[in-house]
Amino acid sequence: MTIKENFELAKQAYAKWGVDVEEVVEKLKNVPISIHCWQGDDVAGFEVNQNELSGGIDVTGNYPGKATNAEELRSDLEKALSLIPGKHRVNLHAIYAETNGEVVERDQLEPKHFENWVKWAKENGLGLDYNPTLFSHPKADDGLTLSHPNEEIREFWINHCIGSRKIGEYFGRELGTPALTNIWIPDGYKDIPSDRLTPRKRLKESLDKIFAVETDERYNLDAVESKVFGIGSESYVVGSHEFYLNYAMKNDKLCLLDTGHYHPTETVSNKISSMLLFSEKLALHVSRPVRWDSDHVVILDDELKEIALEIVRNDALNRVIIGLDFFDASINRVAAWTIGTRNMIKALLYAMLVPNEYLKQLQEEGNFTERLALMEEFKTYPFGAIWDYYCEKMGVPVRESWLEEVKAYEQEVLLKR
Ligand code: RNT
Ligand code: ZN
Repeated sequence: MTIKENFELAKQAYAKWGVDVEEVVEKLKNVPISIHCWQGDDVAGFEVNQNELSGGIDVTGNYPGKATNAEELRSDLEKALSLIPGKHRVNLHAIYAETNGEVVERDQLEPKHFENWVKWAKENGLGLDYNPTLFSHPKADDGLTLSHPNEEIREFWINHCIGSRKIGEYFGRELGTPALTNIWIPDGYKDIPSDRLTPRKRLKESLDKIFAVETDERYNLDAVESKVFGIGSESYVVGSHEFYLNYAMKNDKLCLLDTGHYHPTETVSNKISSMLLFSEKLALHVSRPVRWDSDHVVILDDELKEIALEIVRNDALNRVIIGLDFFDASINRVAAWTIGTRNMIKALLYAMLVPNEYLKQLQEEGNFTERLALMEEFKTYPFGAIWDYYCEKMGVPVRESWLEEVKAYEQEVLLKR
């Protein structure tokens, strides 16, 4: 049977439940995923004076072929993008600036240092998102940045964040789609603090200064990302969930939820509906924590499906900005992007194929038997046939055939680095 024939049969199975598969496929095409560039070089960046990765995050593995400059990184991203159905976005960090061999301090970075990225994004029909980098830097060596007791250090990072928002605004203006500029800081303490309030007060003041500078919201959206612990900040993180949730609500900023930044039994899928009730938009870093905030490649697991279901069944595809965040240096990095991003899209497709309205109705009626029965049965509906058809239609490799292309690219490009 051909992919099309399989698809036609599957389509009938879904049609029985009122799911219009053709409509779903059309809708899925327009859902962008923000692909994080930092999987391609193990979060190293290309600064002239490169610093070791810090901030309590870690990348393990020494798989050959990582990108060593922006051109290589773009080429690797292009390869991955050619294997992923749909039109997407690329998420950059300040450490990916191109400064022509010149040392440019982070608080001095300007749009011009990202001209090549913008040109490339235009050529490839991509949107761009952005992050100031408040780690891997001498001024972040003691694990504090925007909440640092030293005013000079705080000022440096405040200016870096202000400049970053202008770079985000530049991306948005150039590319005709707003950039999400997301602030994540590593600030925290290894051991039990004697004062939890003062650093949080300073972080609040720093953020107020950063956001006092206006950017055009048609081009730049601001987000803040919380965390529960890091390596070296096990006992206390200044920018906790409650901190940023309150900050974002009061100041009309986006909360960014990273799926690896909560307690192990706490799920982001269960937070989305509550967030959507109180804010217009929210952002995600979809990651995969294995026992801790390990940033493994995203797989099609239950939580990923549940996140997708929450976005889809609450009609929030335009309100939840979906970004990815993982870094695995133990496998081919182009494959890591491809696997993780394809899985995110698969999860969305899966969620869109569920008769969500009918299932909601069952719950309202108190018919929990049928709710459970159908939710379980839908897990084995012929979703794969629709996915295969979608890949074929979008001109990307069907099933595992993309792997051959990654292997060839590894031989021809990655292993020659
Ligand atoms: C760290 C945060 C943050 C980073 C990136 C590199 O725990 O998740 O988003 O992963 O900024
Ligand atoms: Zn993150």
